[in-house]
Parts: sequence; structure tokens; C-alpha cells
Amino acid sequence: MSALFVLPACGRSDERRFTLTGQVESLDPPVKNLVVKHDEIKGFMPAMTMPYEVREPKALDGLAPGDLITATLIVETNGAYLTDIKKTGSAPLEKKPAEPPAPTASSGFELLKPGEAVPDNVFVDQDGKKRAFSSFKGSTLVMTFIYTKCPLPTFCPLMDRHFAALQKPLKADPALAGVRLVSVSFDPATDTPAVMKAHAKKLEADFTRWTFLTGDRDEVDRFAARFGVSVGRALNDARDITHNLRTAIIDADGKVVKVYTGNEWTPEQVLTDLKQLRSAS
Ligand SMILES: [Cu+2]
Repeated sequence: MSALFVLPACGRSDERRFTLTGQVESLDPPVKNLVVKHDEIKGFMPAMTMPYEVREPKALDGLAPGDLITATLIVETNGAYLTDIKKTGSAPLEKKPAEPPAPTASSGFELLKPGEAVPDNVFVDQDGKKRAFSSFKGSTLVMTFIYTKCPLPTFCPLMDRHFAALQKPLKADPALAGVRLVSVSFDPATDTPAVMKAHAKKLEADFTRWTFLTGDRDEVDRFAARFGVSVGRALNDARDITHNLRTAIIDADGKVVKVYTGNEWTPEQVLTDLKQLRSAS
């Protein structure tokens, strides 16, 4: 059974420690991430498959996909990583969750490529108002996909922090003043307009610049899939969401300019790309 350990005296004050048990899905020693399909971490997060940072590359020595492990998950304010990784056995890997549908012509599911128009999905915003994607036409957008209950500081909360950090420089630069931020929640069951609004206020979101959207779950999933977002939900627990991250720059005509994969983009990079787009147009 998972247990919450009391913080040791030598730990950092903002650090929390959890025991994680799970199975290695994949690892790549030069890369510092270990993808683990893990059990529920009581009091912290439901069972899911997630990439976790490993800070000592040696900790990956001797590990292989399929290995069963226990480890300590250290959660800091702005990060999380695995340590004390111990192999306890091994088991055949289950089939991977489906990636977004394979690109086929005219299915309407293809990954959007730069220059292609974003579908005009209809959403609901943090005020409960219907909001068609096309209503943003005329503004350059930076759009990402999140859910407010995401427990890992390096995933959705990082996207939130990056967007919050973008607000000021966007406001300060007259050339970028028209850029808008859009966070789309793929968890409409939890992320009602009221929940999104409260979440946004915590982030000190300026609603003239930053909009939170959600909508019909399947429609949001299909919309998000066009950007390469895949969302998996457990049948028995709606909070059990496994997802990846995509953040897109969309031009004022509603066409994709660029899609960032994962959590490694920085606000500085986005600002540079936005300025480049600005000078190219
Ligand atoms: Cu998340």
C-alpha cells in the first residue's frame, strides 16, 4: 500500500515525498525521464502512466521496460522527480494506450500542420458563455491544454505558470499586446466554468488576455487530438487522466504556426517566436 511519509528534517521545506509503485513503460538512459505506469499514490494522485524525471542517470542502470519498481516521488513546488528506485520484479507490458488516431486523409483527425486552419469548435468559457474558436480571429493565440486537478507540478501546473508569466511581457510589448492566451481543459466534468474561473483567479489571470475554455468532452478530445494531445481516462475513475502536453501558436487568421511538444518550452521561447511571427507578417 502507498503511504505518505513525513518530511525528514533534512528535506527542503516545500518538498513532499510519496512512495510510488509501478511498472517501467519505457526509459532511455541519455534522457532523464522514466515513463512509469503506476498505482494510485494515496492522498496525491490516481493511478496513471506518466514520465518522471530521474536526476541521477545511474539510477536507471539495470532497469528495462516491464520492470516492476518502487521509488520515492519527491514533489517540490516547481518540480518532481523519482529517487530510491528499486526493482521488485518484472511483468509483461500491457499494450500502450492509443496514441491519437493515425493520420488518414479526410478523416478530420489528422494532426494539424503549420499553415492549416484550426477547426471551429464551440467551447464554453470561464463565464459560462458559448465561445466559438473563430471568435478569436484577429488575435494571435498561444493555446495549451490542461486540467485544473493535475497533480504534477511539471505538467499542467507548469503550463499555468508559463502562461501566467507570459501575461506581463505580452502586455508590456506594444507589438505583442494583441496576443491572447487560451487554456483548454479536457476535464469538463470537474472543470466547470466556476471551477475554471476560481483556478484562473488563483493564477491572477487577466481575462482581457487569458481565456479558459472547456466544452463537450468528446469534442474537446477531438479538437485537442488535432494538436497531438492524447487524453486517456480510466473507466472506473474519471479523475484518472493520463495525458501529454501540446502548446500551439495560432495566427490571427486561425491557422497553426507552431506546436510545442511536452513541457520543455519556455515563455522566453514563445515570446521570441511571437516576435518573429510579428516581423514576418
Ligand atoms: Cu496534467
